[in-house]
Amino acid sequence: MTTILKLGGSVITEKDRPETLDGPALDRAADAVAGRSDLVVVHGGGSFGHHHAAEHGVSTTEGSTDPDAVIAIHGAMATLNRFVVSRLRDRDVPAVPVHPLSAADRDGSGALTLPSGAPERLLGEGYVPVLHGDVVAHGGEGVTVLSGDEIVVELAAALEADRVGLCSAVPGVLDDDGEVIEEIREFEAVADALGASDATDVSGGMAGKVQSLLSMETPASIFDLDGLAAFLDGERVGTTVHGGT
Ligand code: IP8
Repeated sequence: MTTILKLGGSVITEKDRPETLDGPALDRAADAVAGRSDLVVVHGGGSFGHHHAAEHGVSTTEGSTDPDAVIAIHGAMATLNRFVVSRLRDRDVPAVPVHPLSAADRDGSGALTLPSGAPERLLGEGYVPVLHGDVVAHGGEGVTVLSGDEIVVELAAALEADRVGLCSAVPGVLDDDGEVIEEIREFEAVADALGASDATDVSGGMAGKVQSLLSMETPASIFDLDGLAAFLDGERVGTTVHGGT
């Protein structure tokens, strides 16, 4: 029963202060993960990756050819990854780092290749691979950002994951009244609540997240730290996005 868990960067870092960990939040997440197996962890950038990416004008589509941009963005993400791995190791989780920059790439059209051999083999050997949003080589652009959400979508298919969970700063996708929407099966049904009138014209944020989750075969749950342990226990929490569309 393979589970892929994304820890949102806004959960485990203080988003408004450059390179600042939210230590208590990361501890809570690590406590919830302790004792689990058959798990892949992916974490986002928060105030580590996004701060440097903005400084260098790098996004998932806008690249940079400056080697110092690669070193700054990847370096900050590697630092955050060390924090995540070490808090998991403190709880005896067999966590090991996996860095996408060394393996993934986008071609000139932006199509992503993320080899899954290492995480899959590590998982099979009993480890908990911990991947992170990163920069990756991008044909004609230098490097661009690879988001943690993209990693989740790729790995869920490659590893035929049974469950996918996104631990975010909000308890789920919220409707106009601020209530958690329990299930999403099509984007149009929630486009208004997500503030996106045109399904083809959304990027990033919750709208982009929901759209990419709808492309997956594996159902995905969006919840906050309060729901993490229950999700890992197999319970239904937050919003479940049923993909396959
Ligand atoms: O927070 C982005 O990952 P995300 C990582 O999952 C970088 O979007 C390098 C900004």
